[in-house]
Amino acid sequence: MGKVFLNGQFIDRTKAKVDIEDRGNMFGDGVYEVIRVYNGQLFTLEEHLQRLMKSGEKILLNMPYDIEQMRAIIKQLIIESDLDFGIVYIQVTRGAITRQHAFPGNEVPATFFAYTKPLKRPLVQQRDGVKVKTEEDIRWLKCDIKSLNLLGNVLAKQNAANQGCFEAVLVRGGFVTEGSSSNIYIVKNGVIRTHPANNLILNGVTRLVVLKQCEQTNLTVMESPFTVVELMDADEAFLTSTTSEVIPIVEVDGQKIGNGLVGTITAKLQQSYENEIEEQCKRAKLE
Ligand code: DCS
Repeated sequence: MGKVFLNGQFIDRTKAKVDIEDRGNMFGDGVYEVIRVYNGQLFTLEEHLQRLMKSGEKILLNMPYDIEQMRAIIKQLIIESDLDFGIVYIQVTRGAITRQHAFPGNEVPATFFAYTKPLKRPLVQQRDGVKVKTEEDIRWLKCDIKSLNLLGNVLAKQNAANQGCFEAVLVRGGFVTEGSSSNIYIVKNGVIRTHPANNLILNGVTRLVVLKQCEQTNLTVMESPFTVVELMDADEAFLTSTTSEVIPIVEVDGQKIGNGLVGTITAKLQQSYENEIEEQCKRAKLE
């Protein structure tokens, strides 16, 4: 069993216990991050830690560690867990106290934990593409915060899974916002489109990597909302996330996208992403 870092200590996974009245349990009152580990090296660690700090700030949570301390904890955790390929999950909540909606006083410390999980890359889905299902986006209006409140995401994902789909594409007022746990893109006449990074989506770290690569390889990107009709009519579509990386979407609500095969621009972006993983891991190893 792997190791967990919980409230200041590295302990066995089986010994890691959180109070039943932890505000994470009671209210989903906390924030989290998921980071990929390739060959023992953390990918886009800084971006994830910065987003965690920002999510904490946005819900007025007193973070127990600064970025430097979290970096050290996570790196040590990888060593303690002897993790090769997988993810690190980090969660910070507003602590444990008798259930009450209002914030506890500053004397109640935040609960901070991180653990690792071995996880393979979804190579089959990346090669063949996936089917997705559209679902109404019933979530709140602060989707830019990576909060523990994921019911809207969970219900949508399950509806998609019930139809044999890999992901739910969330739709608000006719426009595609993002996936239940990913960002969504279309390609039309060589132009890539994705929802702008505002309060209606989580600005994915993978999204940032992919958009930067588009810029570097002179691919045109429009960060503007697109409709379900435009999605159906797209030449290509794909999704991105930490765990999925870049996965082609070949079918939406039972209808083929383009010719129903992995698109050429999508394939190019998959290759660039692969290169970025290799480069970052090489660099991290030298540090
Ligand atoms: N949108 C939502 C709602 C997400 O939950 C995620 C990631 C993304 C977009 C993509 O963000 P990253 O590119 O930074 O991963 N969801 C994480 C999760 O809950 N599991 O894996 C990734």
